[in-house]
Amino acid sequence: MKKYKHSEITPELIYNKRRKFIKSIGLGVGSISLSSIPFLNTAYSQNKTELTSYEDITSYNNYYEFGTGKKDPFKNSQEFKTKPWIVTIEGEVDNPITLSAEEIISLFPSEERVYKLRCVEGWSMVIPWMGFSLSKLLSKVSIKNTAKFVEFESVYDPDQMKGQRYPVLNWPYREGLRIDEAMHPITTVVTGLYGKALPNQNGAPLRIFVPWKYGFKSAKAIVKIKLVKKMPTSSWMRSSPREYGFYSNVNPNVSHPRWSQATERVIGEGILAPRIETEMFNGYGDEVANLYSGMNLKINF
Ligand SMILES: Nc1nc2c(c(=O)[nH]1)N[C@H]1C(S)=C(S)[C@@H](COP(=O)(O)O)O[C@H]1N2
Ligand SMILES: [Mo]
Repeated sequence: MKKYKHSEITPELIYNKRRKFIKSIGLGVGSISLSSIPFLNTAYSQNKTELTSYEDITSYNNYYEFGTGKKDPFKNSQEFKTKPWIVTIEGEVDNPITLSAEEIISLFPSEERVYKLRCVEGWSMVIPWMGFSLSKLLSKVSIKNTAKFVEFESVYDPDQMKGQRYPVLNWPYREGLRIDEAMHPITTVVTGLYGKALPNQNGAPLRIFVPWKYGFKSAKAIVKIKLVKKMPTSSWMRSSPREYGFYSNVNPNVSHPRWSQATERVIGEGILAPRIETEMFNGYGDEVANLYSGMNLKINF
């Protein structure tokens, strides 16, 4: 059973009540229809079956634009303006497009997708994301067959993001996927969590989430999606190529140069709770292992 830290009604409590209610009447309501959640069953892995609390998901973050401490994104992002917000999809496409975040959110209905986020630092959370497949958005631009990779760019706005006034990373934050990884149905454009709009510290108004890769592959506050011919260099590869490769699949058999990746700490269970074993592809191997058949994942780390 879930323990609630607050007596007040948290989004998590409302959410769980609503889920139970929806289940009990056997109906889907609005955007969190249980019967239309294709990915719910693949979401939970091994001994972890509980959702991480809303409080933990929104107060323990990595978002270097707002500072490098875990509490910094929550503290420093509350005034961040996510309106107006424009996203361009360009590069090796026949039909480049520019859409506002509102247009994207209304054009592509969000559904609940419960996926575990596993950070390269060795902790994880199970998050009830709201979102839709990135492939749906990419289907609007007519991708040329010269496009082999997708590059994601986060917003650059040092006036609002004080972390960007320091060269902790190569700004703007950039990430990339191979085109087949980007087109995989579980690669998600995230629009919310716990049935609500996405909090600023989690990457509002739109972020990417790639369930089988380390958390850093999932760029927040994206403004550009570029189809490209060559493998892009992500901000993390640029800052430390020995530590961060392009693929960055969750892989307990490949250690980070400075620490093991064999286990992870489940956020919310307390520091005394035993760590759990990290699974290959973060537990989503049934869905994605075929993308890497024949590849040496120690070399392509
Ligand atoms: N733009 C941007 N995106 C980012 C990051 C960042 O610093 N800037 N951090 C990454 C890392 S390391 C992780 S683990 C996840 C954390 O997502 P969360 O705070 O929503 O749990 O966001 C990723 N996306
Ligand atoms: Mo991370």
